[in-house]
Amino acid sequence: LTSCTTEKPAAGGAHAGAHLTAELCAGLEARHAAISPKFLYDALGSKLFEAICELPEYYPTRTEAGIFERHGHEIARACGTGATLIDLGAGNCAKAAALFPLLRPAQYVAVDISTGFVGEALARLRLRFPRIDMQALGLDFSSALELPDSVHAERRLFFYPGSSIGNFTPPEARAFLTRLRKGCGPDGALLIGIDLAKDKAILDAAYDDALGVTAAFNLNVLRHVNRLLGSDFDVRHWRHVAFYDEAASRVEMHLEANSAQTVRWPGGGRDFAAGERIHTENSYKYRQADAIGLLEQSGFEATRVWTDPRCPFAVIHAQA
Ligand code: AVI
Repeated sequence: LTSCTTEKPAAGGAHAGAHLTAELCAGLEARHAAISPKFLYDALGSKLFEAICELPEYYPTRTEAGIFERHGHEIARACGTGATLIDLGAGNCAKAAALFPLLRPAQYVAVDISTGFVGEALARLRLRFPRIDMQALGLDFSSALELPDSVHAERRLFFYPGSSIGNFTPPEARAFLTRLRKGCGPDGALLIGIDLAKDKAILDAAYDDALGVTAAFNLNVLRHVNRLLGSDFDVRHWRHVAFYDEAASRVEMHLEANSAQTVRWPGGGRDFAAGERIHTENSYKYRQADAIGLLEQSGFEATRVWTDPRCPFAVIHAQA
């Protein structure tokens, strides 16, 4: 039960592109099974992530928002007004929208893999800010960044908050940031939020909250995979596992099989032993100097850094 074709799921299943199907199969068939974290964000996954951001244990959203609140004017001075604001992984667009009054962008481009979710958010935002030219782009920008001609080429300000950069390995992050820097053009910049290393107890709780919202977010990936691949994962047979690995400086998220089971999909399948895991996410935590180093190695000049002394997190404005 290991071979895999790019055959479409049987009638009734949603249809993933052949490359996504192939990527999912390759991950599920690998010796250490893995599902890319980008598959966490179907419509329900995006809503569950919104709920995570409200949890008392999940500090990054609150901490970053606090930095924007306390240093907003300085951040806006560094960024300048009238930019083409390109929001990567925009989700509900709330973080960028909170900055509109300060940044006053000429154009706002909300990019997200979850097309429907970002489209709805933008429709609401257009009513609040009718003078800003806005567009939503449904794009998996993790592998390539091809923006249409409708996105202004001048004064591009990429906005990548929430420490989503942490979901790449450091070499992937460097490759991604290098693509971004090239996409900036000569007068562009990046405004990025990066979570910094901190106490293991804080990190363990942030990724395994008492209400089980993060567990639901993680488990939901199996339902999304079932729709994309036509597989028959039974969510009830899996459990959420998350922990901070201090040596690797990353939180790891996994799904662990509660019992031995076989999972099938068109053209393939796999036997899982009890206790076997599927790796679903890494969330790297950087030291501040390493975060700046990462940007510099990608060709950016890290011009300004704002932090929160109570909870290590950095907002960085980097010039292309
Ligand atoms: C989107 N990303 C930055 C989140 C993180 O913290 O790595 C995703 C997440 N996973 C579990 N909780 C939140």
